[in-house]
Amino acid sequence: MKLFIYHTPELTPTDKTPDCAIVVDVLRATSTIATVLASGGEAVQAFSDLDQLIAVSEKWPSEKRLRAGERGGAKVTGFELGNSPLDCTPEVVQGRRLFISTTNGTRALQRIQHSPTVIAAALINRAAVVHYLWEKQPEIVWIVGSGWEGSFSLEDTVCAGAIAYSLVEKSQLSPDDLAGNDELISAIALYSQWQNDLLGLFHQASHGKRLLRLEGHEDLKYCAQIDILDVLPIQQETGVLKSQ
Ligand code: 3SL
Repeated sequence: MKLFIYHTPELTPTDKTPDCAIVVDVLRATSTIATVLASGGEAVQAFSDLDQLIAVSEKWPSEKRLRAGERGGAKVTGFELGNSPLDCTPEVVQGRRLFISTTNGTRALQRIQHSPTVIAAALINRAAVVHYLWEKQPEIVWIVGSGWEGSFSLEDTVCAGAIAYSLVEKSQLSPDDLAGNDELISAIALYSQWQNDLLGLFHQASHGKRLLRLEGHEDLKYCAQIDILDVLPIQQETGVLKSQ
């Protein structure tokens, strides 16, 4: 297995696909997706475009759907939910499909949606993702960070590093054996340094600071936890993730 990290959708190659693509948006889209599916949501359907989300979700029975929209960290007016994983309790999401569009995370998902396997990863479901990789042993794996509007993010990189770190531990390979690119080595170093203070790292991250200004402290605390949900969001049809 070779792991490649691409920090943003913009940096992700367009002329090939990996055997397995993993999208990461720790703050907060992939943390929300994992939480919805762990709370009994039927599926999560992701859109980069809000109008398209509205048009597709209109065809779904209203009692079986929820619309979640975020732009610039804030909830989109008229939608039931924003992008806080803490709102996605079993009482709210059980048996329903979440139609979601966010600033960067759903755009990153769209970027790799034609790969044969597409997974959503966050720190909270890291172990489930590692378990899948270890069991299936895909040859080429891409971990694609969502970043923020085209730029690098600390929180997505530390999550990519956490996945790689755990695989290194399991396989007893060196980081160099696993690394498809230099980004992988630096992500492992970032995780190694911050693994005992992920919340502290989020406080230094530009998007962490943005969410703190929007009263997102509880979201940061939740998303900084590791391996708390045994759920693997995996794409079943283009743009639709279900738990496996
Ligand atoms: O950019 C995104 O996709 C979001 O996850 C951003 S936010 O955390 O909801 O503000």
